Amino acid sequence: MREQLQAVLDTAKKEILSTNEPSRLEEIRVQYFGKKGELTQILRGMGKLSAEERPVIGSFANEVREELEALYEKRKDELEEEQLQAQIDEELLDVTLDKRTQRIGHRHPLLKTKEELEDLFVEMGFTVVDGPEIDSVENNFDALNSPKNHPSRDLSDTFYIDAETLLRTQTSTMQIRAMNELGAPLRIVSSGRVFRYDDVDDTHSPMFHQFEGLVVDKGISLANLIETINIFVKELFGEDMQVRYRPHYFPFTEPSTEVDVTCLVCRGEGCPACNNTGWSMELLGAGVVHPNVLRNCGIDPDVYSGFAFGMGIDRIAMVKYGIKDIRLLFENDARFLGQF
Ligand code: 2NL
Repeated sequence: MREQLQAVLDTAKKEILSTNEPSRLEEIRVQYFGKKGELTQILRGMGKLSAEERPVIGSFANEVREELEALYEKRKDELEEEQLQAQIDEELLDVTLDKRTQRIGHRHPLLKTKEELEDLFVEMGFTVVDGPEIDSVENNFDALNSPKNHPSRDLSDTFYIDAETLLRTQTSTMQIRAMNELGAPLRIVSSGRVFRYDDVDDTHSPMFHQFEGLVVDKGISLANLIETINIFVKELFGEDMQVRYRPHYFPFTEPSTEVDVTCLVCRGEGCPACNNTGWSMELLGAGVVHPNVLRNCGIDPDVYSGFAFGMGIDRIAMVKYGIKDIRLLFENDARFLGQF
């Protein structure tokens, strides 16, 4: 029996030490220590030994069992440790590692809207012009027939750099420059940032974006304005759009009109967004260019006439994309911008 025990010790030892698989180690455990395991069988046979043999063989058997058990536990720990380490190595996330993935961004919803508007008017034969955000009081107010006492000229409404210079309050400054530099005939659009003293809320910001158009030629009338705007609104929002013209006042146009279009939320049915009117209000302002404005820019109003219009790009983008708060457009939160 002693030889038997020695043989079990030698083979089991070899097998335990040579296995690299936790599942194989478990098989070995069952093979030797299980209910029908080889070592268990031998220990059970101890009863048949004589009284002299039993303590000697018994203590050797215990040594064998203890040695094998210790070996088994040690190997088990080692294998678990190895497995854990392999898993850690595999799942390791090196945050300093530069994977050099190309993250392709996209244009801001305001820029997309601006470019879409530009494309529509370029198709209709307009030219895009650009100009400075800091401009003269002359280009921003005087040339546009704005009365000297007009409230929009107040320090409380306009950001002045000095008495003659300001942050433009409208993109019309660019139309004035274009008329002065290029003369008539003219078919242009211009857009960009404008600035007005305003408290911030969900629909107001001291900086917003305007898009303006101007046509000057012989025989231009309100009819040309209405047809151009009608085509533009249908191109932008869909053929089923209705357009409504309400009389209004601007110093730089006469007659002047505000333009409403079919509510985009309910498509004219009436809903909370349009106060049940079916109309989205004041999407555009427009009119026939005031003769004084043409004269101020060296264009003879007896020969030429024109129409002009202006709209807020921010407002259009908000209606188009269903954005409820103008501030979201300027906070540059990637979680918001990522949606467009
Ligand atoms: C609005 C209204 C408008 C114009 C802008 C214009 C420019 C020149 C001459 C005459 Cl150079 N008019 N621009 C005309 C009517 C309305 O804008 O609600 N903008 C957001």
